[in-house]
Amino acid sequence: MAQQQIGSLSQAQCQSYWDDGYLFPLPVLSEQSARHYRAQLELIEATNDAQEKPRSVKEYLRTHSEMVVPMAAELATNASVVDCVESILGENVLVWSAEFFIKEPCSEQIVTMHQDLTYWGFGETSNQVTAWIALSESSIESGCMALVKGSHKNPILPHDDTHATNNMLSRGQEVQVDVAEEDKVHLQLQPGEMSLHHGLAIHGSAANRSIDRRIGFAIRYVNPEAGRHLSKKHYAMLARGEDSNGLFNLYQPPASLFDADALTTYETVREHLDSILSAGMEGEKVLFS
Ligand SMILES: O=C(O)CCC(=O)C(=O)O
Repeated sequence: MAQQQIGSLSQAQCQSYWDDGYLFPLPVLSEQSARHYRAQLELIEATNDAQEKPRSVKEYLRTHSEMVVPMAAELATNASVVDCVESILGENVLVWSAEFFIKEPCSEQIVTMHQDLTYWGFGETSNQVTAWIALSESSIESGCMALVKGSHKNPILPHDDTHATNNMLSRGQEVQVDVAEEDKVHLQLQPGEMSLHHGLAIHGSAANRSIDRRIGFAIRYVNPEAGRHLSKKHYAMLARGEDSNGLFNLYQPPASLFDADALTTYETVREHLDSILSAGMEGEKVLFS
């Protein structure tokens, strides 16, 4: 029987995702729209630290931005993006977190090679996918993501926590595998293009050697089945369909930028997330150092 096609990806594209552990480039925003989102983001960065808030704008943007920044929630629920994700996850789609990965021009910030699912608490499930949208050019020069084709077929591999200050990951984690340069596929993207990657795929990114900022928006999507792997209920925002198993605590997108209710909910969700991300960590539990 022919497989039923849902979402906007062709069967060949879906097959490619399941074979390789990634898919790119997917044009989801016009160049103009990508410019518009970048301008909104940079206005928030430039003006909002003056307002009294429990955390810095940088921290809100790096983790669960969709909870407090309306344009992040809008982008995470963008129909063209979710149409692609639906082809991978099915008709019920939840946002588990949405994060900006911003590398300043000519900076040393890197992402060591890792598997996303290592510390997320979901185990080795395929009921998740990350959509990474470029809001500026993501090239080899600017430090685009690089991924090992087919590596999503591995289990979760041992990682070292480096906590290096130029490492953008929560624990500075690095997979204990030597990845040869020739085994890396560079996911180069133009503004408005998107890649998808599986949470077991080994990936990372090098420093930005370009004169522009490298701005990526990574949205972690899960489907209701992912909830079955959890030892405790996680938080999520509905992007499409329903939380059919009732296994997530659902939150709403923010009513306005950094509104008071959203900031309160943010603290509850961050406490929960930080406890998941720091599980098994030795010593003082400092994340995103
Ligand atoms: O933005 C980057 O360079 C890396 C992002 C990443 O590791 C991810 O989205 O899982």
